[in-house]
Amino acid sequence: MIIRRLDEMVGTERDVPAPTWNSRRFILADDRVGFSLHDTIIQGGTETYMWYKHHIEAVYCIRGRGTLEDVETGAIHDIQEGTMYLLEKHDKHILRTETEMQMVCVFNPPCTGREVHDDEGVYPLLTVDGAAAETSEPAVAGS
Ligand code: 9YT
Repeated sequence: MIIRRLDEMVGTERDVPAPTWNSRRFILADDRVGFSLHDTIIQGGTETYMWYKHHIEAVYCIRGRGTLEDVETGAIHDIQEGTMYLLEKHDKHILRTETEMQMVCVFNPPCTGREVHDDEGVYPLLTVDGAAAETSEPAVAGS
C-alpha cells in the first residue's frame, strides 16, 4: 500500500511546472500499476492546446470553470466542478479556463514524471529508465 499527500509533493520533483499549469504527480510509471494519477492546477484566463498522441487521458474537474474545444469537430463543451472528459481517441483539444481549475488526471500508459508538452502539445512516450520509446522524438521536449 502506498500513501502520498498533496502537501508533501508541492515544490518537489513530483510538482511539474508548465507555462499554463502545474501538475502534482501522485502515481507514476515507476509505481508499475499501469496508469499515472495527477492533480493539475490550470491557471485562470489561459488557453492550452493539447494532444496526447501516445496516451489516453481522463480528466475530472474538481474546481473551477472553463471550456473544452474538440479541435476536429469544433464542438465546445462546458467544463466545471463535477465534469469528466475522456480523450479516448487521442483527441486534439483546447482547454480555455475562465477561473483557475483543478483537475484530477489519469494517464494510460503512465507518465514517468518528466513530461511537459512539446510544440505540438504532445507528451513524448518516455520509459521508466529515461529513454524515449520512439527515437524519432526528443526525450524531453520544450513546452
Ligand atoms: C487538464 C490537462 O490535461 N492539463 C495538462 C497537464 C496534464 N494533465 C498533466 O500532466 O497532468
